[in-house]
Amino acid sequence: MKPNTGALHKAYELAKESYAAWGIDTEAAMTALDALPISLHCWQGDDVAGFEAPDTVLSGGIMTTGAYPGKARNAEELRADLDKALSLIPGTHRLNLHAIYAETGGATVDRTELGPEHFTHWMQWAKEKNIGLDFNPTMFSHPKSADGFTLSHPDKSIREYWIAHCKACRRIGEAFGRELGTPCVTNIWVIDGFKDIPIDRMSPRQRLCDSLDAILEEPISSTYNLDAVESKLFGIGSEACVIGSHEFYMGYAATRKILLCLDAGHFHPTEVISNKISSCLLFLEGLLLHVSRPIRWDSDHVVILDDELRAIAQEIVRYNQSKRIHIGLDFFDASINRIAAWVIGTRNTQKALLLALLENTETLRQIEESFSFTDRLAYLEELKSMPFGAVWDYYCHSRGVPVGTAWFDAVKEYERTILAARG
Ligand code: RNT
Ligand code: ZN
Repeated sequence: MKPNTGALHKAYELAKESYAAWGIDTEAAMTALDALPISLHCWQGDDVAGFEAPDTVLSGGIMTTGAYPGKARNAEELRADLDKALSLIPGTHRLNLHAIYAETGGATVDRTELGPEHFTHWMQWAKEKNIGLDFNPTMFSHPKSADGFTLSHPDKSIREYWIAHCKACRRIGEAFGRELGTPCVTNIWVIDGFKDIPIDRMSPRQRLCDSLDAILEEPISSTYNLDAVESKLFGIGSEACVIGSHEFYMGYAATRKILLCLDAGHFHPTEVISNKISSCLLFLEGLLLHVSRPIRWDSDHVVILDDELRAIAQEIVRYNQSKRIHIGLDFFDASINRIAAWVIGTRNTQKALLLALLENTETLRQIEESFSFTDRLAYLEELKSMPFGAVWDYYCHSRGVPVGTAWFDAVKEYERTILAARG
């Protein structure tokens, strides 16, 4: 559907007036949104397979379900798919890579031997697009993680293997930061945990702590690389005890002055990360968010514009702490068009941020501090029916990307002409 640009401008002018009557500046909100990059996760494009070996089976307590045709089979295809997705998303963003997306020119390169030279195409691509790169060691889908333990494994040689991999990854992150002029967030997530109730939770946690210390020993300037650690409650096969739990990493990140990664799917089902952000910011250097949507478990559904997504965005915007909160996405649905998945999830995250920016936070804060809770409820509910859609449409239009469902026409066309040929 082609937008009627005359109607779009008119609707925007009216919306601008409506918001102005509330003391809300729509132009300022859109400019603020421009400055909030979202790190798109490369792994939605190929169901977390990577390019290390053609027949990689995803393991480590995470999984994708579905067999939608047309997934990217190599880095060129993945970049082409990302180009398509990014052309349908307003603003300038980032890309989050995993070590298994290295390009080794067909050679087998051990994960401990990976270096920036295996990511030159990615760096070139990012440079051309003027976007930053983020990074992750890959400590799953590998024979040395087959026991379900990596950095906390009782076998020292296994721990050393993964320590070496993580050290290599931090150097790759540093190279990304140097090359692209924006620090790379290198996020460590390990699969380690027990399927059934363990005797000893302390020893593996002590080993994980020591391994992490060994990894972080090498000083790397925060101008180039920022370290993050990601906690989790349970995984498939680690239901009883995850070594890298929330308490573990909260303490670790606070004492080592690194970032903590909060993944929306990594807590008890009624727990929300939006309620953790403010507390974490009081004690940590900063946060990495893995914006995701769990349904009944850590299912990594594409994020929709639901209350929790809106609450996460409000937490980022209301305290003006976006410099300390790195927004990343982490979902993988193999049952739908993967490019559409990126576009829907990213645009929804931006919509949530824009909604949060279109709020008269200062007034609401004063109302709250005077304990006028009836007023607070009344205002918040009225805000919900403000003409947000007109501002969002105008934002997309003015930033040169399709308005409304027009982006989906482009995805369908790409599916017909490019994805269908992949077999
Ligand atoms: C797994 C974690 C982790 C992964 C990626 C692929 O539960 O959320 O962030 O999704 O590393
Ligand atoms: Zn995650």
